[in-house]
Amino acid sequence: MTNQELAKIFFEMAELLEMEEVEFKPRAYEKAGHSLEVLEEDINLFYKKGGIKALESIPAVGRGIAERIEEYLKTGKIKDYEKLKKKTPINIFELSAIEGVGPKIIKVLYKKLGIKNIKDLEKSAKAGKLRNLPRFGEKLEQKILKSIKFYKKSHQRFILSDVLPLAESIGSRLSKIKGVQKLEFAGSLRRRMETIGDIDILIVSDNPKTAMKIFVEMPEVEYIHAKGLTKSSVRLNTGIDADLRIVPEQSFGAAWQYFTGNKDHNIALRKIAMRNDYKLNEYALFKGKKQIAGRTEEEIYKKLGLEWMPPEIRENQGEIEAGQTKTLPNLIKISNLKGDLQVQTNWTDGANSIEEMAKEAEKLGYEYIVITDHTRSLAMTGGLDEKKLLRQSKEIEKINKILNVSGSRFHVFTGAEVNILKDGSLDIKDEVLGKLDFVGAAIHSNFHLSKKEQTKRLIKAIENPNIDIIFHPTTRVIQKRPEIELDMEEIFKQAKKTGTLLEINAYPDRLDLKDEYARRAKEMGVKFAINTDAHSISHLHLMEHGIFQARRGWVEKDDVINTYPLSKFLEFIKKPKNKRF
Ligand code: DGT
Ligand code: CA
Ligand code: CA
Ligand code: ZN
Repeated sequence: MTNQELAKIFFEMAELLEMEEVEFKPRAYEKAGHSLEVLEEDINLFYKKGGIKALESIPAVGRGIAERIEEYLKTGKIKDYEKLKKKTPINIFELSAIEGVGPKIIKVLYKKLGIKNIKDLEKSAKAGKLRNLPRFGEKLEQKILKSIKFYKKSHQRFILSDVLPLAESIGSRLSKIKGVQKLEFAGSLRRRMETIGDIDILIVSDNPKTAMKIFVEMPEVEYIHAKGLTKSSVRLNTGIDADLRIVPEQSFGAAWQYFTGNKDHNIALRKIAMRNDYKLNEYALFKGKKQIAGRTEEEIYKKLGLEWMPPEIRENQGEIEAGQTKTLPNLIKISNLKGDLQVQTNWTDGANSIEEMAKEAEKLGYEYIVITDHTRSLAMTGGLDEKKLLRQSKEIEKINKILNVSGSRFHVFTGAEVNILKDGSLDIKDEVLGKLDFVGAAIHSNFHLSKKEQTKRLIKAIENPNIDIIFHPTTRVIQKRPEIELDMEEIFKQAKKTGTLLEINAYPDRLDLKDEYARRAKEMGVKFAINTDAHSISHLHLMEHGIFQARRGWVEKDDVINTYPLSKFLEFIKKPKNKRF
């Protein structure tokens, strides 16, 4: 947990320093934060084993940051951080979660109006106090109010990737309690929804008292809503609630099915049961008073005339019918993936080199990656221009040669994440794009165009024969930025017509295309790639979140071209776009 604490401090320092308009340092702290966030080993052990030298071996951790980590491990504090906090005692994470509010604005808000958090901000905005601030105006004030509304509406839920590790840590502790025979998650967590309302845990235990006691006394528990022998409910210190239910062994399947949901899926199943003269509830499937199924989910589905189905698609969106007719999709699995087609490096805003990204990808079992650094009009990332892109291609060629000589069959492809300008044109000349192996285009600005303009803009990029894929097509950031307005049917139609892939971006707060769009696009014959959008080696590990979302969208292995082995992927990109699918 120290890793996460430190990461959070570094992110906060980055934001605070950014406010002070300090150069370079914010990025350094941010990169170190990202790196710590996903470090597998406990930083305490790291330090114990190798001291400050070992700390410096962590990606993006240099001497200065290593010393601060050491200070924290020894004293529990970082003096520089305390100083920064004292100077600006604001809730910077909360404020910067509001779209349109960045470090510079936060600084003005605090200095001029003493605004420390969203509550303060909302009060001042409603009172019309923001419009008179330098460079603000009524329009920005309205925009901020709108963003606050959006933030509030979406913030009673928690992003899956924040919940999953916490839940798994709690789960693994609880399953070690004496008497606990079985432990599983249910609810939205098991269905791998992108956001989670609360954590639902089911256990079978012959010592319920002890299990409940330990559950409500966990160090993460901030408040106990209820404590009983079969159900307890607590609030954890991250703000999320967790429910623990203890169920009898012979009811486990029924309970797991019921509490996995979703509600509409359950209701549909219950109707089928009734039509067959059965009764279905969280205890079992009954014929009269007799339990005829309930120990496992499989036997319940089977008795109702359905195939068992993966939790990700249990939304009453056609899966019940598919289960009855044995036409359920064979959902994609993470082990199907052979490559990652969106990877940034330290040529732009990534933390690691091309070689480091390649090595990590190879370790993950991939056969190839595409290097897709940002392009020049995305200035804040240090985006590449034509000349640098060609230089990078040369470098990649060298890396491939070295890999080849060393006996590796891993391949690094050249590419880019080309920025789509307001009118749909690209910021890199076609002549250069044509020389790259695999090119993605993406929107990173002008989010507020009309649906008509925005659709036209994206289609223009889709029609470019050099654009192989559209990255994060709707540009949404979960709980932060709504998707841009697009005529999705038209986008899918054009993607299919031109042979342009659409991305399912695996980065946990993007997941773009989202489930329902992926499903519709698939129906319309579009193919996908699932990519991490990695900006550091650790991000390469986030792929499972893209897989979850794809599975929720009924996506199968053959719909996703980075399931292709290297040779088949090569064949694919060699074909002219409109002959690909
Ligand atoms: P969440 O927590 O908002 O992210 O979503 P869930 O799906 O985890 O919902 P939750 O925690 O309220 O309940 C867990 C499951 O229990 C839910 O997916 C289905 C089942 N369930 C809850 N309430 C009802 C209900 O009134 N009727 C039926 N049939 N099932 C229910
Ligand atoms: Ca839940
Ligand atoms: Ca619940
Ligand atoms: Zn991007």
